[in-house]
Amino acid sequence: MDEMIESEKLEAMMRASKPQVSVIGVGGAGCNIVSWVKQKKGGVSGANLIAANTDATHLSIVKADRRILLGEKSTRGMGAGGYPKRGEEAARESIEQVKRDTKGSNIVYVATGLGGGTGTGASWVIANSLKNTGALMIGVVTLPFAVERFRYNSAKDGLLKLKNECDTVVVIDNNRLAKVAGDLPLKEALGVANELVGEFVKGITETITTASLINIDFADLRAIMEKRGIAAIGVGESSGEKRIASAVQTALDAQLLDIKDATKAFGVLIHVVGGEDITLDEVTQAGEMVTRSLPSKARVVWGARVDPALQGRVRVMVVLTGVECSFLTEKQGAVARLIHARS
Ligand SMILES: Nc1nc2c(ncn2[C@@H]2O[C@H](COP(=O)(O)OP(=O)(O)OP(=O)(O)O)[C@@H](O)[C@H]2O)c(=O)[nH]1
Ligand SMILES: [Mg+2]
Repeated sequence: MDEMIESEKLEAMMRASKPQVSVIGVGGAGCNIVSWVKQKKGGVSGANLIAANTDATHLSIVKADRRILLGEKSTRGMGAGGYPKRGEEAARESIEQVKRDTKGSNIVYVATGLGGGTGTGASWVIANSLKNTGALMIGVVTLPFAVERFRYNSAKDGLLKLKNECDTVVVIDNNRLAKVAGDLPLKEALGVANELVGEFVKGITETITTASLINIDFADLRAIMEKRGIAAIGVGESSGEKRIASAVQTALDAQLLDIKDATKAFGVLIHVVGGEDITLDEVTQAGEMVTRSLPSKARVVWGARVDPALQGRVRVMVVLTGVECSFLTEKQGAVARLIHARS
């Protein structure tokens, strides 16, 4: 009997000590990311998936745990038409619902594609209204494609504002992503972006909230993400004999954001996923490889999970926090030329 009560108590404590997580996708791209995770991956264990948009038609086809129509009065369900001011106003109008739906969260991810009206204007307003709740605020955003150069200025402005309101903003440059993915047509490249952001959020979250090969501790995540500004991410996947070394190398080499100096990163998060055949040795090797390539001061956090679907393969994700990116520091014309030259 006593034992029963003990184990019930233990379970209740475990539930209480697990962080509550909310993922809020803002605007068309943000909602597509949430929808991808919900539909293709069956959601995120321990997380509430929220889709928020000013566009009622788009919202009606999105899969999520909760959906929020932003700015019903101000935009009448018709989108923000590329104007961040409208997105901003819409978010202010609906902020109470956003607060209600994310209440009690310890980690909040705000996912968005920068460059349009809703995501660019609403995401920082949402982050601003939630940051005093004590939650760890993590923005996950994409930068516009080179063909969308006219959107750079609003994307830059939106990113600066979001950076002020979040602990960390993970930035993915769509142009780099498209290159890594092998120069796909736009629609498919967007799909790859959704998948990458989705995998990032799901992978990190579940390595905290569910029993994993090596769990990531919420406190450790906080230590490298809290008040850190910009983060870059790199991914690598491989199979065969030297799969870990090759996946780690790709993840380090192919950062999806143009950053100033990787060796100046404050923290690094290493996330390894493999099929049932992955060994602890391989995970340790990944950690050592990454640590060796960074200054000894960098704080390293790692976690590993098994995904039976990855039989024979390993996937490594390396997140560098506290970095500087040229998109924010260089003159826009220069960045446009830089990106254009690459694409
Ligand atoms: N990852 C991803 N990015 C997208 C997708 N669609 C568009 N984007 C990118 O996100 C940027 C913003 O586009 P949307 O999300 O459609 O814009 P919005 O926030 O809904 O803004 P409005 O439509 O003006 O209200 C675009 O410039 C693209 O770079 C998508 O499905 N997935
Ligand atoms: Mg839209």
